[in-house]
Amino acid sequence: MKIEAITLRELRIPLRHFFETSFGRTDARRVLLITTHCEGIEGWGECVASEGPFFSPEWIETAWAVIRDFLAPSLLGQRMNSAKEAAALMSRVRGHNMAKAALENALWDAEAKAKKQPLWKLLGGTREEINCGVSIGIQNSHEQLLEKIEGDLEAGYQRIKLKVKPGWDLDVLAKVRKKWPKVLLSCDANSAYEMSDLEHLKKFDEFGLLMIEQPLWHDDIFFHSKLQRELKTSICLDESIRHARDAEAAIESRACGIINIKVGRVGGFSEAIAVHNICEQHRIPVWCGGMLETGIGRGHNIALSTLPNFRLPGDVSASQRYWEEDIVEPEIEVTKRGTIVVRNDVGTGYTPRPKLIEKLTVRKEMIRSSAAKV
Ligand code: OSB
Ligand code: MG
Repeated sequence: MKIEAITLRELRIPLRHFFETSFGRTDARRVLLITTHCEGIEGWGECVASEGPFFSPEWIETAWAVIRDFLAPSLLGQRMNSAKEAAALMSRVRGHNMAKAALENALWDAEAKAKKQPLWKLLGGTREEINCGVSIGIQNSHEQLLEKIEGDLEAGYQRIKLKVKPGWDLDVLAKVRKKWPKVLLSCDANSAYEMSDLEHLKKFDEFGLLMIEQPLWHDDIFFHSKLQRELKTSICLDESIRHARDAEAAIESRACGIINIKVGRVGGFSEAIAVHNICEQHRIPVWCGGMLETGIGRGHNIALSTLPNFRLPGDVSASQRYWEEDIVEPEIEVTKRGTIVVRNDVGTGYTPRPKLIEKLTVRKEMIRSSAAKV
């Protein structure tokens, strides 16, 4: 596989309903898509960096710049047998995991197409159907939240995750638990609390939660391990786990009982598989997180979720929960059992819709390998 050119594009797509976390509200996405052009085969990747540096230090502008100026030049003109080789070629750049992942994952997509295989099989997946949950943002009122939960449970979703922050936590969880005593329920604080909130955080134990996701600082492991000793509820780490070494440190220091794997956050499929394997060795269950992806990133999340240690329902849900119209065909659909049946077509099985993508594109740049590098 020779990498001849790389296209970056930015799409602007309104969300059907705003998505609010402890760090802010999103009404419309700025989506960065990558296409790798390798000897007549196009690979597609989605960069999950957000509209601002609030989930992590990366955002769409840093991702665009680092891909254009450093990462794409390190790949262009290279020949590789497998997309696994991409991470080493980009390793001189520190951090910028979401930018790296978009490129590496596009190359995995291309490799699957070149080998005429489904991507999930190339990744080593074993599941033919994946279990789905939903992540429900902070709403304008409790009533609005209860309505959303009702709709998602009716649709069949197996687990409800609520975004929480100080002022939108204990009351909300109490109401939801009262109405649905048995539903698999968890919450995600996106780093909204500190160790001084210990007594408050202990009260979360009353609600029989499957987990509390990322209660403390985005870059912390040590204090999560202190907190975990004080809580009955399992901590799940999201933001803090940037690579397999972080997962090892978190497991060894007992900072969490569960890990959320986001392929963008850890820098691509190779590292995501490494995190998965370390967790599996230590019997720590994992699940696949989401970053409000279009069908391109969603297709990659589905493929990753077929690995055996993805034992808990993930945040991989139907296209229709976020988009009026997704940019892939078919759209991602969820069964009444709250599952996604994995497609056996070549690649992800979800094909980009070129006309719609073109219509939504607000910026585009193609970088070719220079003659000198070839
Ligand atoms: O922490 O999991 C998170 C969305 C944006 C940023 C951070 C997170 C989320 C979600 C969305 O929870 C999950 C989804 O894509 O459905
Ligand atoms: Mg999270």
